[in-house]
Amino acid sequence: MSTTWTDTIIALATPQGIGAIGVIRLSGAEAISIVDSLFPGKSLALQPANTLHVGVMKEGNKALDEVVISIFKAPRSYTGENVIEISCHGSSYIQQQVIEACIRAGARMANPGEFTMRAFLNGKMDLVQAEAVADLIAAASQSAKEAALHQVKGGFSHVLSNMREELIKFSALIELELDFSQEDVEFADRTSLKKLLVQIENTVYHLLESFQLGNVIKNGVSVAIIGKPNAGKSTLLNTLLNENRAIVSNIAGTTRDTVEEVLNIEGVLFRLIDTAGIREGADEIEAIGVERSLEKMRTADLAVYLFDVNTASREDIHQQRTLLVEQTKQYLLVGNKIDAMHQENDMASVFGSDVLMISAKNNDHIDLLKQALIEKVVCGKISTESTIVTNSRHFQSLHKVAENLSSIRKGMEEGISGDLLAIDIRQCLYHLGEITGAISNEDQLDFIFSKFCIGK
Ligand SMILES: Nc1nc2c(ncn2[C@@H]2O[C@H](COP(=O)(O)OP(=O)(O)OP(=O)(O)O)[C@@H](O)[C@H]2O)c(=O)[nH]1
Ligand SMILES: [Mg+2]
Repeated sequence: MSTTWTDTIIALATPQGIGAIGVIRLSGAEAISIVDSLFPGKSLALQPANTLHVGVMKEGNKALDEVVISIFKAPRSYTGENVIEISCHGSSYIQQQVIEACIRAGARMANPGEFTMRAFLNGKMDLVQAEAVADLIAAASQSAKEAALHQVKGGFSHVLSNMREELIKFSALIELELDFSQEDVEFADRTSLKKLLVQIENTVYHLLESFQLGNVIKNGVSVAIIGKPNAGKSTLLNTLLNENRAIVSNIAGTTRDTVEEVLNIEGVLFRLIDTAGIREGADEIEAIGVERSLEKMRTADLAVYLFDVNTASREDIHQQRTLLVEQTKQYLLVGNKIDAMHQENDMASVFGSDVLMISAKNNDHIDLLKQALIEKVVCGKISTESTIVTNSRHFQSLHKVAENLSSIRKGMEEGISGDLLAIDIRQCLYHLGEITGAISNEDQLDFIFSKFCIGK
């Protein structure tokens, strides 16, 4: 990235637009002196760190605003540099005036993510933590916030650095063996080395496995509600959302196109998709809707197949189950309209014990359905303490780590020489280092931080 490291950057830290206050942030060696030159009330340079100062900012004789200034001094700040935060009144005009005055006094506009990039390059956080800052800003649900916060606080970094230490231990023993190779000694006790390796492989395996959940947490889960016309799909969507979002009628073929809405269940975002009822012999427009429904059924993370328990037969559902197994990533079979049942049949024995029975109209067992949705995707795996991989860059590097580990293990089983093992171990450490940023290049950093917002 094109920083010269002697310059001081500035950006608005709060959103563009009008608010009660706006916060403008500067970071760099000159941050304090630049603002000092616009703050005639007292000398900021003489003030201790972590203090607040109220006063009028002025450029020449022109008053800019009455502001509160916070002072943080290097290295004890977010970026590790001198940092000033100016809380001014939240008018876009005032914010712009203050920023422009600071630029004339020597600051320059920050690039996206440049504050956090400086924090990373100054060793205030590793790359995993820096990336989690962006996730935290974008978090739209409790689970996304928790996963990001765990990473910001260094939870994932800790797991990785432990792994790195173990591997270095491992590699040191192997390399020691190399130094004495003429004497044909094995310093490293190969059985305990293998044990160590299995342990590391296990950790990597669990991290890789957590990525599926990580995706769910970060991006939400798409749920297609599918079924025949009049099954009550739109009614179910409305009941789940607790609002009249989709049109409901007793005319088969009411829903023509897909309707999407977001629902938060226990901190996980679900993107519910109401679809057109699937039937043959539909007219031209309806047929397009049906094609779309089938597409959603195949691509959604989860398909909820809804049917009317009063009209469906055991055979229908049996057939449907086979189709769902083949064509969906995951599915739930849900029988609707239990309020209108004529006789007290044991529905489980008719349709199968995996079928959930509800009344969308009367809100019966909707809480059970919500529970089933969350169970399907999360399986009790969300906890604030566990590390969940949410970033595909991390996932890819971990994948390479796993490959290296398995070739180390194979190599040991085949009894290959220590110098060949050492190559694989170095590769493994390299890929681990890629995740935390211990090993990084400019292009990669540019790419990662360019996705941040300006001011972070
Ligand atoms: N008794 C009863 N009727 C229901 C229930 N759920 C839906 N209905 C009725 O079933 C009819 C069809 O409901 P919709 O929600 O429009 O059905 P849909 O599956 O979206 O139908 P299409 O959009 O045509 O595919 C309406 O008259 C609803 O009031 C239920 O739980 N019990
Ligand atoms: Mg409908």
